[in-house]
Amino acid sequence: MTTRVSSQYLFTNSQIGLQRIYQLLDKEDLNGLSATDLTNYEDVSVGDLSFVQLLQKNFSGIDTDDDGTLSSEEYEKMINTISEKGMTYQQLQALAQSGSSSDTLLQTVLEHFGEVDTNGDGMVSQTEIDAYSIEAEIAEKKEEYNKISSSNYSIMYGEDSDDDSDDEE
Ligand SMILES: [Ca+2]
Ligand SMILES: [Ca+2]
Repeated sequence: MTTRVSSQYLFTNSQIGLQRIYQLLDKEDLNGLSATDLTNYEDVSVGDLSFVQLLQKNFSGIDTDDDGTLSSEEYEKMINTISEKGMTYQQLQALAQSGSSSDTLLQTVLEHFGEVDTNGDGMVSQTEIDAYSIEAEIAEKKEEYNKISSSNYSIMYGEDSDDDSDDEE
């Protein structure tokens, strides 16, 4: 359940953070973000630096018309894609690398990216992460249950033999 909350946090936080970065850095010419704008991040708070890193590392992918600037349309499209389809391995990696805290959810998703991305479109969505963590939780519970039931069996067996020896004495 905690995973569901944090996956929602990851996506909502990323979308809001990216919007904040755009407003903050688009000041040179107000025509969109250039690669140079992305290096002037003195005003960006430490917690938001991971989003700058995401933009820097995925610049060419977001700049779909290849003019060296992320226009507001291109930017909006990226944010929509994140909410609809999710994030790529490279985007998540950028968030994880400069994240202020060691986010275990991010690490887990990166380690099992191929398994989490069940529709194989190269992006993991919030739904895919939640489905994956529910399955992992079920598998864990099953394993736990098997352990408990097998140890219960040996306890009962042990008690039985104790009772037998008590009777004999
Ligand atoms: Ca562009
Ligand atoms: Ca997917």
